Amino acid sequence: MEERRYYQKEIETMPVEELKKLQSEKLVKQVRHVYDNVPYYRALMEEKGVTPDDIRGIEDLHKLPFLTKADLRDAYPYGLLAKPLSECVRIQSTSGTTGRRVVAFYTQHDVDLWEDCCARAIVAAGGTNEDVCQVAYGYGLFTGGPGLNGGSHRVGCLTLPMSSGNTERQIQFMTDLSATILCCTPSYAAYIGETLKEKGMGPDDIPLKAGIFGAEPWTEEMRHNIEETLGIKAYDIYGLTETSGPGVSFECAEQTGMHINEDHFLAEIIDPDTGEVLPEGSKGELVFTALDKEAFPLLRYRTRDICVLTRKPCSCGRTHIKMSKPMGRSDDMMIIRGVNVFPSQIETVLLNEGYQPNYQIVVDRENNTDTFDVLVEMNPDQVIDTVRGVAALEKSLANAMKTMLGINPSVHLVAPKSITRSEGKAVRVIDKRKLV
Ligand code: DLL
Repeated sequence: MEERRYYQKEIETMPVEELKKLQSEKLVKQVRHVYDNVPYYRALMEEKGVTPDDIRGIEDLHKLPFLTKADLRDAYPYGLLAKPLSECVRIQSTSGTTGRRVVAFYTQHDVDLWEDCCARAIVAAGGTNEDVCQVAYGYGLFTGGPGLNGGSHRVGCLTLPMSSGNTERQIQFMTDLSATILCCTPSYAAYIGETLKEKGMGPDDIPLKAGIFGAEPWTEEMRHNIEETLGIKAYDIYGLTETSGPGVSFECAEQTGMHINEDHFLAEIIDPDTGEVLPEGSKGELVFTALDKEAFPLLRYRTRDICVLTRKPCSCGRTHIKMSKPMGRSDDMMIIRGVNVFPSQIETVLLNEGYQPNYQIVVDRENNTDTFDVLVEMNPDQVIDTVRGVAALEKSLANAMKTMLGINPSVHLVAPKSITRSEGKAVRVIDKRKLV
């Protein structure tokens, strides 16, 4: 078998000083391109009193104005386009559950660089042209399917463009065609694992060796759970529609954070309240500048994802900076009775206590006080035959959550399989307070 540890070795292992020089050169060009072609951003620069001449390298990045999701909404659909539509070959879009959809445009060059990023992720997960790569992210407007599909082609894997859903068929193709790499959301991977178990099948009955999972937050506990049920090594992959899609960063075998494809995306961490740039190692909001995208080149885009960057040397030999798993989005964080709560904290407790990550958080407000309910599925093999037995388990789970969160939820154990399974991104929170 051909041994390929990197997809683009020279770039992926480039000495940091050289990488920074490359970023500086690209940034100078990109700022000029955006200033000349995107009146919306030019106006923001003028408001801040910055011209392209002020940007001579990455050390000047902080002078540029931020872009936010609100800007994307204001400029919808063409206001941030930097190339004529005649040069664009594709759009992708977000699911648009909150506010207006984000529509991102791509030239052929943009598609190529995006697919290269995904190819790097697949190779880092051990993928070669000997592999069969089952892409079970949604296809269509969502970037997951098309991104990993393109990456898989580039690596030369036999690509199974399954899209999400139809779990029985997923398992049949996986076994009949000997899929070795599975790409989907972690919640869908967990669901596939659960379905396998129900069919009386285990990790030894499927040929998978690796999974490339992302598009939603997932905990280390969930990783272990999936690795065990599917008998694979589970790699994280991150990205967002605004910056192209999956592959902005990806995990290598060390599994201690995701290498950001820094030749294409320049990352900063800022204080989400003040906008101040924070030093490496600080926890804050991740901001990206696309260095060589042509059609939709966002500069200093605030992702709302909270994480930490580190440039500690990595055993895989890649020099690109690593980001931690996002610890939640600043807009995913719930404030319940004045306390910050992230769904990932609940997930950690559940997995530690031996439950599956099938849960839903329902927040409401009664008599000016927040109510906080967590529905948790019982395990299929859990036999509880008294009402008191159920109450005792609920209480013990609620106590474990209280220890983690500082506030007391009402836990409700519900029947196995009663919480709707997700084939894409899981819906973990129902916040009824917002509906009022
Ligand atoms: O979710 C792109 C993607 C597809 C990434 C497939 C990975 C795999 P959006 O729908 O625009 O794009 O959502 C982007 O999802 O800002 C994060 O909050 C979240 N997210 C993406 N990847 C991860 C991850 C795709 N690995 C938003 N861990 C981002 C945690 C993630 N959150």
